[in-house]
Amino acid sequence: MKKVIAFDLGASSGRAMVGELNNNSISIREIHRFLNEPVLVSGTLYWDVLRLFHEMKKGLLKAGNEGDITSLGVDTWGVDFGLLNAEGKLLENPVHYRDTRTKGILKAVQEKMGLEDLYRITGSQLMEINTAFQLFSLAAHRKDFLDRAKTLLLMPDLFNYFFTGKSYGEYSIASTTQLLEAGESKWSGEVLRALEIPKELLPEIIPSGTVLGPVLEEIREELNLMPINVVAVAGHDTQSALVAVPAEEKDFIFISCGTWSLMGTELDSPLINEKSAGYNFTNEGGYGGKVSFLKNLTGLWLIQESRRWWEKEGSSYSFSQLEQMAEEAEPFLCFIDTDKEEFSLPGNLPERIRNYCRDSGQRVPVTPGEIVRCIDESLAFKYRMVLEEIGDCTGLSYERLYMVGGGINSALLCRMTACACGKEVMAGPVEATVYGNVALQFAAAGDIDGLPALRSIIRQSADIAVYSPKEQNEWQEAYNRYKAVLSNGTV
Ligand code: LRH
Repeated sequence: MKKVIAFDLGASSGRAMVGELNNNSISIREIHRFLNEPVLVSGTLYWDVLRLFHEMKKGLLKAGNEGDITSLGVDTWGVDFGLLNAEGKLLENPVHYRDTRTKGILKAVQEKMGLEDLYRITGSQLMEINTAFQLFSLAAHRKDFLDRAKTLLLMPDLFNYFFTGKSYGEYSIASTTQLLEAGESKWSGEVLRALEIPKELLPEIIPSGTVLGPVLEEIREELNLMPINVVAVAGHDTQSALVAVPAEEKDFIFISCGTWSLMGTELDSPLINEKSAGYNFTNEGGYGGKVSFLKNLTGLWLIQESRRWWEKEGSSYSFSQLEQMAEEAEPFLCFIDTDKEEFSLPGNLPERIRNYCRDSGQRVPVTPGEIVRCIDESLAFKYRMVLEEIGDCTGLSYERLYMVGGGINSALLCRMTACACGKEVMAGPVEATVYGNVALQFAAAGDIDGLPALRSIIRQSADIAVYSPKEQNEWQEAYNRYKAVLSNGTV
């Protein structure tokens, strides 16, 4: 039996997971879990990167004690990066994308390059958090600092570098930067010039699934490890998750449900036109050169952050308690536009949701159950809206939706999605990102060949639940009300 280790760094925790391949089936289990909390210092929100690397080493130590681990792979969320100096030392702690340095930045960007041109070249959804704009902010406000930087490494690449000493840009994570030519493994000279970002900063791009080489001798000695390779898996968590979508059909809709909801379809080449620009779809690069035509939607962040707020107020609820309360709350009380900017920053989200409902002339949710139900229904309707937008862009209709990721632990959300979209929902695996990360390591070792084979192994390995649409008249009527709220801001 072959064993690998996947490091998956998510919004509040990081995990070391051991993956095993046995008779064409993959099993995964957690061996180490640690916090991944950003740290606010002197007004800047940082990654606690050295602590994380230390925890990853602890995970390796535990895995190493079991023996027979052949490789490791790291995935994180997109867009964030660290900068190395000429000696290969990390210059500063990487900054978290929820830092305020890019708030409102697109106005200034527009003076350097038209946003339409930026979209046409990169095919990336315009989001303030993108690497391009984080760098633009540095070039504008901290030029001296940027001048000292020699190499930029996106977060999974940075950890790979810490492990191996090799600095490369893995393709999937590179494509979250808004600096790549759409569908190409090539940095865009035009965008870099316009935003005054030095081209030399950017590393050579390598395909997802490349074997980078062995873990450094010094780390092996420190941890008393056998030789182990580092694989540059799809470092972008979303793209590792997409490898694990259990679809058999070529054209399918996926929703990767976590802090964000990434909803889209898989294509062979980028789709960039007026419609896709109008809807602000991104063309993200994935394993095997596939393109994910998707939208970043706010996801469970709304519930996570509300829960944090209630905790601060002295009431702590588990996610399953909140789901139970939402289940019992009145249906279709009120709706919000889950992607409104006011919901993206940390703070008193329940109050912001109440204000939104009041301002739009709706009934105001009071209890946590009502708030969570309002969030879940609004998310499900957002999925319906984006499903229609995808169909409008591709000209295709889709039979079912595939939902993966931690968000599908909420059976309520899966059920609501099936009802709101009027489609069957296949939900699973919950641990899609880890399955993808692990599977890509086995593929890199030559044990699995190609995306269809990877997905067939996932189908055999993971639990998949099916939800069917119900009560279509009620859901259709409520969807019309939801759309009215979003288009007028009032009902
Ligand atoms: C999801 C995700 C998403 C990115 C965002 C920053 O974890 O990687 O795909 O756009 O985080």
